[in-house]
Amino acid sequence: MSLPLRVHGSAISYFTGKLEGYLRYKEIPYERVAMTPLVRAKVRRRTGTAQMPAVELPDGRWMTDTTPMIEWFEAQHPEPAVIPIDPVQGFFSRLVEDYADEWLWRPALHYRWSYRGDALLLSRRIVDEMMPRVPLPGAWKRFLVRERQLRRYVRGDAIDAGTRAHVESVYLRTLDRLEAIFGRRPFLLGERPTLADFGFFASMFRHFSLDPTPCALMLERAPAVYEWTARTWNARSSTPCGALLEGIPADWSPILHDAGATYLPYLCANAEAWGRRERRFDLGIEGVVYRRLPTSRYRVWCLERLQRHLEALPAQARDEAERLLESNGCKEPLWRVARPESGYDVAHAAPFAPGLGVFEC
Ligand SMILES: N[C@@H](CCC(=O)N[C@@H](CS)C(=O)NCC(=O)O)C(=O)O
Repeated sequence: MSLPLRVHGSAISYFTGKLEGYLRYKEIPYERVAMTPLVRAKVRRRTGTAQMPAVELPDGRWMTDTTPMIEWFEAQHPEPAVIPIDPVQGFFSRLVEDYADEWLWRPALHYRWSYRGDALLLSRRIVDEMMPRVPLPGAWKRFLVRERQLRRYVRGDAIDAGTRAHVESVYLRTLDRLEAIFGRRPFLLGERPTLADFGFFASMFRHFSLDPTPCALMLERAPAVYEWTARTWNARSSTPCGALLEGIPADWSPILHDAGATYLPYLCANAEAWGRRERRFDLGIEGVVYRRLPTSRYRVWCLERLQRHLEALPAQARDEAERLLESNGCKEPLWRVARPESGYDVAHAAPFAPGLGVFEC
């Protein structure tokens, strides 16, 4: 029997949970290794960045970044495909995965670190899992964790009195969109999970269904979403399950409209700021001004990849995808900045490329 993969990460981490959900579904054995300071240093040496999850393969190679990792695993374990074979579904699954990965990050971090009860509980879990042997009193360690997360991911990501309600509305409306879908069928595209499910799973599983404040909201407002998080965690590709729907279901429209009104304009403004080599930029979204957003080179690459995937579609599928993008308010904001250049992974080596943390330049 081959050795299991080693997934370096944490039991409370957004992207570690996303990858674990995928590996469990594909029945790819793995063991999770807690990201203690020593492991973190090793991950940085091996992948070029200290982000989780970082995967060590039995042959000694290391991978980082869940999106290209899933693509790579799909090539090794093609059946059943989580990236739909239908090219239009494949493109929209990538778009929704990217939107869910990156745009739900801010509300997930906000709920965890802005609400005192959540922050006290989660800082304890982080310290117990990842810093048990750091020679400082526990209360200090927990305080330092809370301060770091607030500085980087709350205050540092433009969450303030002016944006807080909007940040929370991103979560609440996503619950409503997903509740409507999971009231009708078990997964986003039908009877089995696809890439889009694993995209939403990142935030919904390890943050929103686990942290007390967003979990209470989910239980009350979107019980079908709560049920879907457990269903996705428990899904196994060897268990017979049904087919995917055809095309892009109409109930994806509200999610696509959200992406077109918020995330895609953000990606373009971020790419413009990166082009001007500005480290921070201001942006109005749905009438709310986010001040001093950190420029993300990684997210310039996200935009680059979405455009590239669209351009690579066969002609007929591309026409269909463009038509759907247009009718869902995504076409113009996807192309507002045409062919941005992050300069990241020009050799197309990801997930084996040196990693790039979300706010690293
Ligand atoms: N694009 C990456 C993002 C990974 C990521 O940002 N992971 C977070 C934890 S969920 C992290 O390691 N952050 C670094 C830190 O806070 O120091 C992926 O998909 O794996």
